[in-house]
Amino acid sequence: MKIESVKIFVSCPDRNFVTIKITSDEGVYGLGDATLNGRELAVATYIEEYCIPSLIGRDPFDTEDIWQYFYKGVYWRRGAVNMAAIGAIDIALWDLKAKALKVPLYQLLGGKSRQQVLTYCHAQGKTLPETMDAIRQKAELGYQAIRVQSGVPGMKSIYGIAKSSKGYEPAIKGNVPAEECWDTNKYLNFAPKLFAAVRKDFGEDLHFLHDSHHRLSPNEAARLAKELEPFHLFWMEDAVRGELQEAYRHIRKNSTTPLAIGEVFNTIYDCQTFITEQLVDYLRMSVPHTGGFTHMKKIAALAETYLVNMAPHGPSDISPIGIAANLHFSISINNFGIMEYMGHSDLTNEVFPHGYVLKEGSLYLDETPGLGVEYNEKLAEKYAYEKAFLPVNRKEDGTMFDW
Ligand code: EZ4
Ligand code: CO
Repeated sequence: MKIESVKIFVSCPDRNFVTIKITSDEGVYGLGDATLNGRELAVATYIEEYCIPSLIGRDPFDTEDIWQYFYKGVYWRRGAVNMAAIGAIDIALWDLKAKALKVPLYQLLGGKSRQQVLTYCHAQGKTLPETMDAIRQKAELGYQAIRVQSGVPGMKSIYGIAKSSKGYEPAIKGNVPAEECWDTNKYLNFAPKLFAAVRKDFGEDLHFLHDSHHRLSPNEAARLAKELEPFHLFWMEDAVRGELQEAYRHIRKNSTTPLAIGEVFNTIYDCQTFITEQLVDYLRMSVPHTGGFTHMKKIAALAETYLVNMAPHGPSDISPIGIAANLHFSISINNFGIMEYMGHSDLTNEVFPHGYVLKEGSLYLDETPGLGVEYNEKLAEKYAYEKAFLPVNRKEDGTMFDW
């Protein structure tokens, strides 16, 4: 079999998505998710200009060699745009191979290690009572694990909280990024009160998670992790930005609150110290942003050796194709923890019809060969790309800060 054509689609069915379609000379095709929130056209152009010509004529089953070709062969390594491009190509090739062999994709990854994939959803509110209501609603839907983000008294806007009633969506349409304003002290004083209230109302049974979104110093993170200990979080996410992996030693030494990191990582070299020093409990890399199945399988194997679990990132800016990739990965590995699932709008789901279904907070795959997701090209054509960005963040005195 040979790769005959590769196409890139950029569309905006409520939010932007980049989709790759690789078709073989036998008419079998595979789909991949190349969406990188706020940098969509960079990945699309990278694939179009620099990858497609080298893919034409290749055997689509040679996933390992094609991965090495685009990683080692390119000289300029790592990086979000590069690895999202490689990830999309890799996912599409595995989808194609599984379809050609007429098996669900997870069968190529070792089969099923469990029957369903446990997910967590988001509950958020501008105030504490609104947040408590949101948690109640999610618990009633049967979710067993809920990420809790709340507005902080004295802060105008904050990561994770919807500005309108339409639900939280991190990307904001416009020509330049919106700006948010941050005060660490207000956040640190409020977060323990939030989780004290949550445990008091909801008891011990539900799993609660929280995302600090890369805004704390190692010592601030240690303080918060310690103060949250009595409330037994499932995890505290992205306490400190992850470029300096050694920074987590201090948090680890000072608290037993489980730690998670990795949604912005894209290679094994972003997490090898986290893994080998057991500095975190969960790695949040996603299949589409981390070079696809070929690379994620290797990361999961290293993490398994050091008793670290995988917990893929699953926000709305990963398309249903990327979500399905995360699901096939999660169901097949032994060291799976939990997967984030924000869900998608009805329109997005219509553009990407899929077989996975959510029941009582877990996602179930069907037996469709490949990933089990389609791309409705005709419908997608009606929704042209609209530039949108993640916000940037400044401290109250104007200093540029981490978002
Ligand atoms: O900020 O997906 O845990 N989930 C998150 C997400 C990310 C966005 C970035 O595109 O932190 O909301
Ligand atoms: Co996060």
